[in-house]
Amino acid sequence: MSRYDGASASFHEMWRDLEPLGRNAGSGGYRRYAWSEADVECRAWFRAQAEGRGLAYEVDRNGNQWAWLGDPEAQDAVVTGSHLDSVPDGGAFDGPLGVVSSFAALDELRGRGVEFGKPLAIVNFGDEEGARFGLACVGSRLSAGQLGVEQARRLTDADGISLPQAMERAGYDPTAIGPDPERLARIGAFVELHVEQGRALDLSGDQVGIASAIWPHGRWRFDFRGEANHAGTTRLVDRRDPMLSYAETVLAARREAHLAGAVATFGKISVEPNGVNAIPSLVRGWLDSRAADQATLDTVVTGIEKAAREYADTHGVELDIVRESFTPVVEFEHALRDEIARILQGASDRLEVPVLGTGAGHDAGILSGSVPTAMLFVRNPTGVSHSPAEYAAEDDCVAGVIALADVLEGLTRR
Ligand code: HGY
Ligand code: MN
Ligand code: MN
Repeated sequence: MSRYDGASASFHEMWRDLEPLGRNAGSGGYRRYAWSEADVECRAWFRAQAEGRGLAYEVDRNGNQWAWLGDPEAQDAVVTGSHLDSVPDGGAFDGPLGVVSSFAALDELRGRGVEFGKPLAIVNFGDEEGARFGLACVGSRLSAGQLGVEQARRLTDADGISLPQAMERAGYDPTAIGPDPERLARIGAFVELHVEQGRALDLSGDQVGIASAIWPHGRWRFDFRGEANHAGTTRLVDRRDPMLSYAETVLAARREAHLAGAVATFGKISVEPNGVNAIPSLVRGWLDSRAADQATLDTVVTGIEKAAREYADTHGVELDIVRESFTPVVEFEHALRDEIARILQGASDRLEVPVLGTGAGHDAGILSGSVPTAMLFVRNPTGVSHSPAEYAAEDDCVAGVIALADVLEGLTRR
């Protein structure tokens, strides 16, 4: 019997039950959009895991789910967890690996007979990916007071359904959404385990790493408005074609990012009227851009905007640019980061547990302005994420559970 067998069994049992929920048979990817039926199924799974372990289950004012061991009113709680929602056709691990590993780590600690000196909680933060309403980390931003209530209530999806309406249809009460300082004040440390969205651990040969920082990143919507017309009878010189300006802007984004050592992606587009034989009236494109520091990100986005406006002018196209989501750089608290490194180094034969930055946003990044937060990464052999091909090997997932259990045990003892 290896020391990992308990954690492995617990992990696999949960993974087996969660994996089919919200998975698209055609693509093999997940479509667990906030407050959708698939999200509601995942939320029911979370509640069953909590109550099946005798944890006190609750939903906070923003729809985030909590499973408590010990008195939620006591201070200095150690909290772990992540999110269950996905990007369109996302992978199985981004989010769920952190939630499943949290429950499995608790099972491991109970198996060790650990006495918890502090309250422990597992959380599922709602709408981390922003796939439906366009804004990342809605659940944690609302709780941290980083998203205004009126702005949140105005969020709508592609069908015009508002966030409150979606919450109500999913059986959640949206009337009290907003900052939750009392709840966050009870948290002494939040630790999020997440699949690495890169290959640093694969290249270093480590199963688990610690996060140092999250790059600043944001989302901007570019609305190119031209003149609808017939694709077959309108001379080229007579066109005000927004698709041309959009296409040139996509290439400019790649050029600006390359020059600055940053990243920029136009991954989502909507076209009106979207007919094969019609010159569009409107092309709406969403830019996601990220860089290691704010100055670089500003340079890249400013360069893209400048190019886009020049292209729009050239084609007689109007352009509006709206920043829809933004997260400043996050430096995880050094004291907590270093304490976790000590715990992991003490528990493993590795001389040094790798500490790595990431360009991916997380609820832990949002919460870092309110409570001491840290992240653990689990090796992703291909680095691929936000894709059905996202993967983490079985023994790496279990190593992540053991590492999280070691960290939680250490933090609840201090
Ligand atoms: O977009 C991100 O970085 C995260 O996956 N929400
Ligand atoms: Mn993601
Ligand atoms: Mn994630």
